[in-house]
Amino acid sequence: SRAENRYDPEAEARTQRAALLADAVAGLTAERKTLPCKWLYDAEGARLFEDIIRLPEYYPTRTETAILRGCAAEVAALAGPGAAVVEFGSGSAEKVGLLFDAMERPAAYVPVDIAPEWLEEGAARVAAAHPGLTVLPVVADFTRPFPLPRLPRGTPLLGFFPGSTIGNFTPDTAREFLRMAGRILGPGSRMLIGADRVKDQAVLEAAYDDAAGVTAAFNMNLLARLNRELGADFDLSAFRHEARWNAEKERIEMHLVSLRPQLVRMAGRRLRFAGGETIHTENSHKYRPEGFTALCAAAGWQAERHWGDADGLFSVWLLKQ
Ligand code: AVJ
Repeated sequence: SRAENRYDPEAEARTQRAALLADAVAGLTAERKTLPCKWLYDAEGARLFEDIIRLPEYYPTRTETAILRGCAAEVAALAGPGAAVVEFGSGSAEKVGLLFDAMERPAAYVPVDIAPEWLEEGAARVAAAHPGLTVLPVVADFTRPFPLPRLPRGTPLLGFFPGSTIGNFTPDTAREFLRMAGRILGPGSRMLIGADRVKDQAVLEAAYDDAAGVTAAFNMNLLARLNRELGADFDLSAFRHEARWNAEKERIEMHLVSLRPQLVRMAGRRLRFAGGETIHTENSHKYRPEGFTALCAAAGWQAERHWGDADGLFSVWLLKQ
């Protein structure tokens, strides 16, 4: 019934807390301590991330936006008139408007996000900016298969996955995600993806450890969140943020470093930290064009076109299957 399908914020909060607890226990009792990066984005984390994208050192967002502005007309022409856009992890949907501004009679916008509040906000923003556009939001975890809403037969489909979010996957998981997206979108579809590039280590490390300390606060908020939501007793002054370039895996890693040996209580458990031991909180993989093309090919996608900036910082890829 309708009532059973209705979004219940309290039930959702309980489910989220249980999932956070399960991930925190598994991740913090492991040999190498980790926490999944998705937990960085509670209300406070989302607010800090909005500050990150405006930092002078954090080049990805402004670079990708400029590239999208420049390639939107070409993407729109290749996607064809009457195409629908499916955005994976749409969040606040800040960038997709650049595509709709350029597209001819788009059939629909299908934003997909696991967070219903963000999904509705983004859907409403796009609907308001593009009167007449059909907006069909889907609440789903975009890393797992989900059914697309009904669209007119023969509607060309364009997947959209900006922000270098693909960099948060390991290459193996990224390949699985691209395969799944290919199955959802179907034969003949296209996918537009933003991927950050390998570059000078100092530029990368500054982008993830800014002078104003916003990224440090974003990372440290994860410990504050465990205190708030799981009643843990992390002493925030006994940890520090670190952004490390892993040269072998060509990725930036965010860690929280324990400044001394310590014992932390969380959900009836005692977590032991050695001095210098870290919690690995995020991977942000950087791609060379040849590596990204190979990854896509292994997932059944051909790179049709790609666009970049003059400094070679970031790439936007149009894939076709
Ligand atoms: C937009 C989620 C891909 O990896 O660059 C920014 C997240 N982490 N600063 C990225 C992030 C630290 C960001 N993603």
